[in-house]
Amino acid sequence: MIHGKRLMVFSGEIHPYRMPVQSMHLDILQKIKAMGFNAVSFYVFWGIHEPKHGDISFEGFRDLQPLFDAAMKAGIYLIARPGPYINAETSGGGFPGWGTHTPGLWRTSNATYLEAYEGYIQTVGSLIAKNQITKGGPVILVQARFHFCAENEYSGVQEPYTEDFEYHRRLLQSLHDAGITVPITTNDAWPGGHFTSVDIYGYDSYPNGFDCSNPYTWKSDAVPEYFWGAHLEINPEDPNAIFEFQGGAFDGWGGSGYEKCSVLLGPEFERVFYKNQYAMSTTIFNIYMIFGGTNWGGISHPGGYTSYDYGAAIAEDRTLREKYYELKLQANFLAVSPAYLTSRPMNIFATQGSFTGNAALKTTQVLDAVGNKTGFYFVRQTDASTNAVQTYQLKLTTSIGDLTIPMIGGSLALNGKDTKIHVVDYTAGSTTLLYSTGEILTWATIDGKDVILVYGNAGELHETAFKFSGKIPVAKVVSGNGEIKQKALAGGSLALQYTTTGQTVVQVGNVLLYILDRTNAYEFWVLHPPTTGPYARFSTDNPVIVKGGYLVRSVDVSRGTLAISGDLNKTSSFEIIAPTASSRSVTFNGVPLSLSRTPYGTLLAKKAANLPVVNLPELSALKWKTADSLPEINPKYSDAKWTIADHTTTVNPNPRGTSVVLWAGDYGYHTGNILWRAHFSASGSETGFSLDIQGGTAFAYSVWLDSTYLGSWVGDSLTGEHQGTYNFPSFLKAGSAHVLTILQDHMGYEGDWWAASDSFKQPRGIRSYSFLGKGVLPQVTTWKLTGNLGGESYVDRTRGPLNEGGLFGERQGWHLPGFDDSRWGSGKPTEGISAAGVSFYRTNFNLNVPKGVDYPLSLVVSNSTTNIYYRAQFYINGYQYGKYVNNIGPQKAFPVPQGILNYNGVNTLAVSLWAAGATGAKINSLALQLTSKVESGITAIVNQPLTAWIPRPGAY
Ligand code: IPT
Repeated sequence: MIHGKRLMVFSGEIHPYRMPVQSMHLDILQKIKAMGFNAVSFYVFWGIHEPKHGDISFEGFRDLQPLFDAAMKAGIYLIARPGPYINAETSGGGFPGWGTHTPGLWRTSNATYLEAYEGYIQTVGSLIAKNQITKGGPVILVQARFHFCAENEYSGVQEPYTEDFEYHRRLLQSLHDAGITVPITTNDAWPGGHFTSVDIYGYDSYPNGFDCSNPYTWKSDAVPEYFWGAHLEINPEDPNAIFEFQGGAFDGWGGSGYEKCSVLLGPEFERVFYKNQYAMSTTIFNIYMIFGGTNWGGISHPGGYTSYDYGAAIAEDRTLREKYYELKLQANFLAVSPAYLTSRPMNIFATQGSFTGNAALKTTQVLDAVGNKTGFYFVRQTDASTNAVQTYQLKLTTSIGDLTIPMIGGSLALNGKDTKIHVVDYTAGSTTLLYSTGEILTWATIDGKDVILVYGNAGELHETAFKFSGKIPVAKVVSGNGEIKQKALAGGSLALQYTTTGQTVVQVGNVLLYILDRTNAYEFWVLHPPTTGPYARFSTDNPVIVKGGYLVRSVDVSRGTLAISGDLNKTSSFEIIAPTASSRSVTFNGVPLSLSRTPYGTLLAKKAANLPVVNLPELSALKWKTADSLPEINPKYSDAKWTIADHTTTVNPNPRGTSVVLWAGDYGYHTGNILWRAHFSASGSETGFSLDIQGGTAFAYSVWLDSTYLGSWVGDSLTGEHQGTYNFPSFLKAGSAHVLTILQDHMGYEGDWWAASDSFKQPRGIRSYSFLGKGVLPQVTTWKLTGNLGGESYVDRTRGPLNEGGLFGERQGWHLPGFDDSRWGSGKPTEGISAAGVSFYRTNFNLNVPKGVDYPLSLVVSNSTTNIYYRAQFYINGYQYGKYVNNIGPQKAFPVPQGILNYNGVNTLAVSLWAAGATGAKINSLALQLTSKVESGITAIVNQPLTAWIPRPGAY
């Protein structure tokens, strides 16, 4: 219950750190709200807030307050998930890099771990506490994450750790100490009953898996029915809560791309799997992800690339997928079905053939256990993966006795991967639906009339029956081509039979019944004008129903004018169902609409989309400057300022084959490229060098002896550690001084999914090495390394600790706007370099995108098929918004949000190009492309600070 009202928490997951433009949060939250959701769940990534132990920062894009404020403006409650561990395909699963050189087993009650997170939890906890609903803010729940450790039956490796109740107790205590008073929740990885002593226990489920390469292949038994039994066993006193239910999938290097994930986890998945959860009376439901965002900078773990689109309902460029519109139907239905909130499934595991007599179908009967009246019948395929068509008649228990529907002849149909929710004795205002096989989209009482919207797939046969207390009225079609059959039933009821095709409006007594096919249903939006007070935008009163538009964000009512805010991708026809007194005139994005009235009293209008042409720069035609970004292989280069790798001990638990520690993390380098230098004096017998080096999946490395390129490991989609042998071109003179330079990737730290596994401590760097040859072999006299300038004391507080790596150009800040490249030579990334190495490129261009539109842009590359071994990073106004690996893929389009791109002024684009082949490399093509064009009610976007280059004292 929130503010005294029982509701379903219908929520979607976003990660604010994956959308660094804070003024963009409102756009995303409004889009979520417009689906009929009332909540958003979000992770906080500890690693970016405390990149150095004790240096806690919520500066710049890391500030959470803009998210809290946007939630109040959108009318969205928040579920805060501050970790400390988050997973989330984030580097180290959210742990800071320094965790890799901190003693003690993490995610346990080990004292060093408790000490490690305490400062962060206190800081983030008090920021969240200030924004709790009890303090006038949007936060309703806070999640503490535990995840029990591997037990015998799983792998045995983590014995003796199982559930660490002491850690559990201490973390809850820390959250309470920080002032958290709203209920604390936890998400069990499956309904396993771990850590149930939190206020609201819940679980996760990803039932359709993560193999996006076969998007049409479902497991036949994937729809979990045992969750209800688990709920009754574990926490019957709580709402049945799912804190993560699959909303897409993550994809990794060499993967199949997110469009395929959006098919595997598309509208059919939503209909089958989400409705299955509703069949188990789930009343806290969070979809992971609803908007995935971008792994810009070094956010990702090694199993992911720059995009974290996730195939979610809202794509990375913030456009809406069909699954968005499907979800809107479901969320809106549940939002107007209070009987669902007190319902219980009645026949778990006795669903096959029930109520239909058809063994190919499963039907769950869900009854309101409090009102004891309303019923919901969930009909779906027994084999979830089938595309077969099943016909059925349904036996219902109703307030007028047992009925078999349809009552007017024929049968109902379930077409392939679908689920139907048929309601019985369902209340819609002053109307009671005896039953409806057409699914309810929404209903509202407007100017004393009950408006009810039902839908089905195009051409399906459906029935809706009304219970009347007095005389049975005659139903008549008032708009549309559909035909209805009607039949009076016992007890003053009237059944209507129809097919769902297009839109047909039927008047029955005091009811307007909209009969819709799915395509028409997708076009409806349910909005609530704000009331007063801080929670004005959370109102669920006075609904207004709008049909039309790509998106309708919100409505406001003032002095008889209904002001609609939304987005249009083409000329749109609107039908508006609103109280007369609040819609005497109507505006869309501030423009008055000319209105006409339907015979049944609703408003019609039309609006052309204002989609001005914008001219985009042709990137290949711009003036580009270039400079060498690997001066380290030049004999004159001095590495005097580099970090000397001189640790002879480490607390990192991983096995090590070197006398000095050669793990970058031990020296404070946790992201981006790492460079190593091994100085030695030749013995004259050495013929080569071999090493075992680790960088994470898809990493690469290149090796030089002095200025001579020896070779590379170019990476593949599976390898995270590599043993390589590099022969020297000739014997070296005994006693001569040499240096090996090794450039490697850091693909992010592994996650730590099994608590107490410490898998995030897998190091990045050199595990062992040796010289090759017969006879006396040299010793490395000094190992040196560098990563990003400053390491944990990173330089760029605006863009945070993961944005820049250790390339020379990054250390110098060449990626930043305002760097003076006037003395650089001319050269383009599409011209590239002709030998192995690293080069940097810079250019500037202007954008001039008018206000009032939302035109997302992507940086798009095409695959090079000659000289394929290279990787590039793209910096837009200093933000690393793309890491492209030509020989692995799959990502070729890199969405960059407005706010990182300056849509009204100058932009700096910088590119680093690492050619890992002896004949060099070039980028085949590079272009800026629009991915969508809408006229938009989006609130003006404020650029994130696009701070310019300033001298970097001591940069080397
Ligand atoms: C779940 C994690 O909680 C979440 O952070 C994310 O990593 C997700 O997996 C996959 O995208 S754990 C779940 C598989 C039980």
